[in-house]
Amino acid sequence: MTDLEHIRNFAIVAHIDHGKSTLADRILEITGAVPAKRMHDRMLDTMDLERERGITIKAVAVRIPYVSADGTEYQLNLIDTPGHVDFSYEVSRSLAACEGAILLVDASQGPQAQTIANLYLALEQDDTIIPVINKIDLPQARTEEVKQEVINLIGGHEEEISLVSAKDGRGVKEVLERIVREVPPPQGDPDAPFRALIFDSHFDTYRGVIVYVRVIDGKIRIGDSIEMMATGRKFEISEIGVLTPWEQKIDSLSAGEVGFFAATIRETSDAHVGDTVFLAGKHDKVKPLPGYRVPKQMVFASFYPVEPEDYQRLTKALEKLYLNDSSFSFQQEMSAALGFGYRLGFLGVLHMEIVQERLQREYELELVVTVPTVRYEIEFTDRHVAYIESPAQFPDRTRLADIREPICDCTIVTPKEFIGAVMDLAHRRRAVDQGMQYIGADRVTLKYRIPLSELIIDFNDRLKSGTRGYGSLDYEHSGYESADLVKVDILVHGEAVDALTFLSDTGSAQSKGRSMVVKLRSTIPRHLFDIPIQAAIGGRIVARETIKALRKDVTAKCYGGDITRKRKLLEQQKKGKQKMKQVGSVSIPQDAFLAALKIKEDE
Ligand SMILES: Nc1nc2c(ncn2[C@@H]2O[C@H](COP(=O)(O)OP(=O)(O)OP(=O)(O)O)[C@@H](O)[C@H]2O)c(=O)[nH]1
Ligand SMILES: [Mg+2]
Repeated sequence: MTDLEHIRNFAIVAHIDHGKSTLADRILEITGAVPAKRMHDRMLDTMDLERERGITIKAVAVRIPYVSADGTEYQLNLIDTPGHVDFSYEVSRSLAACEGAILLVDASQGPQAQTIANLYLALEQDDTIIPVINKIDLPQARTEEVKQEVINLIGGHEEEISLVSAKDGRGVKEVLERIVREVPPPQGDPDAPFRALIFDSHFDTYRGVIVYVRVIDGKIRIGDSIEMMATGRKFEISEIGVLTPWEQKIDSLSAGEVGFFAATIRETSDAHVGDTVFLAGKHDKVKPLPGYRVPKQMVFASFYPVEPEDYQRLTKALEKLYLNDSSFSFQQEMSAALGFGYRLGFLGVLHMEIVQERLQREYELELVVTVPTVRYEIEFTDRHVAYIESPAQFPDRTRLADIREPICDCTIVTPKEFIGAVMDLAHRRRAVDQGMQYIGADRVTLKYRIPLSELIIDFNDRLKSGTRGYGSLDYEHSGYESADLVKVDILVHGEAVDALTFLSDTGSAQSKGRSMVVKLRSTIPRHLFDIPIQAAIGGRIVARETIKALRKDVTAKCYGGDITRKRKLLEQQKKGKQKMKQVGSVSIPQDAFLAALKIKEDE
């Protein structure tokens, strides 16, 4: 046990890719926590997807022993956090488990949208903020300007900003010294009854739920009985440990410390992230800790197996995946066109992509995924209110009193030469201006209120291409507002395909229907008959394209008797077919259902 005075808990927060995980590497290296021969890039990004995509998805807490310049021994608990906006709830709960935060800023990019968002999250938690500029080794580093931008953002003086290169290690030692000097030690009572905050959990097939806690008061040992505040359920501690970054078993966890325990907990719902855990039976002696906002699903899409017989496998896969990521939701759904499937809810579009990729990769499922939508609030003429998460549930207009859609407060940071491009994009997406502010000589923050449905389709890509990669975006859900929406049906070969139905604001419904039809014409292959593709609003056809019948024999071009070539071609065709979904008499490729994501705007 380390006394509170010698513990420092801090998180590294930043915009995506500003170098948090790399800085964590250098800290692990400099402190000797990881021996040189075991060191590799981004040690704390251990998931396959994290390594492949080069981004952090899950926050990780590691314990690091550190001897400061004056010879004092400290226990540092470092939490590396994700930078992507979909996972900002990971950042906020990490910050709640800490007393300090390193706010890292890329020297070539300066403060970006998530820099600002994360700064506010840290301030909300009253954490001590240590501003650090990273990547000063880069030839394109604008260190001096970025310093000014950081000061404009958080106040203070130049000397209070540390300069580091997480790549070559310059300045990192000084940052560690600042942490032990400036971040206050945790407060808590080591002699009070045990009380801890659950900030993360994951499921292990053998050990059950592994619960990550920040201990506030007291101590737990193996064999102790604990109780969960939210459910009142009791468990016996079977294992206690810390990540160093490898799992290391220890006997106890005390006030101020961060670590994990296992207690043969079989249901993830028994270890609520944000809940207070305490020594069983001491209910009257402990107060619940302030929890977290529960992450809300904002984006919804349907997942159908390409092969109907894979439905059971999809069910099993979702149940298993949910044990490790309870931030998505799933509910059985039946589509007239696609059969049985699930409607899933996600924190954002990247989260959706990740779940989709995991299902396809880890569970080898071939899936049809529909265009993501948001959750609408519907008020009926009899005044009752319901939420719908799928365009197919959209009720008949005659019963509608009001439709409300989710709105976001959105912050965009961009160099000033792209202000025009950003405003243009924002206005095309029904955004309402909320002001502009300079954070440096030539960087601005633009604020908007914008419907979430406009943000989730392609907005970030367009922002990036309009600002040559320099613009960045952060958003936060903030209520519902009335919207003028219609349902656009898509008919393939005369049949409405429910999985292609979408909702649109009335103003652009017709042009979106038209683009969708055009897009489908180029994604659905030719058949032996003509296939009309139509868009309809309230039963009225607003756009039509026809896929002409296929006349030529595909193997005709393999003139003569080269049978192997012919066979190869047929093989290829068969393979192509495997990714098709049969809807009526038409085979629609998997990708076609996401066609609306790729609709080109009239720009
Ligand atoms: N030149 C240079 N490159 C750096 C430095 N620090 C990080 N990088 C590079 O920047 C990229 C992003 O680094 P990461 O450490 O993954 O960034 P991150 O902030 O953890 O990213 P997310 O977790 O996805 O938000 C990687 O290619 C790193 O090699 C630095 O000091 N100098
Ligand atoms: Mg990272």
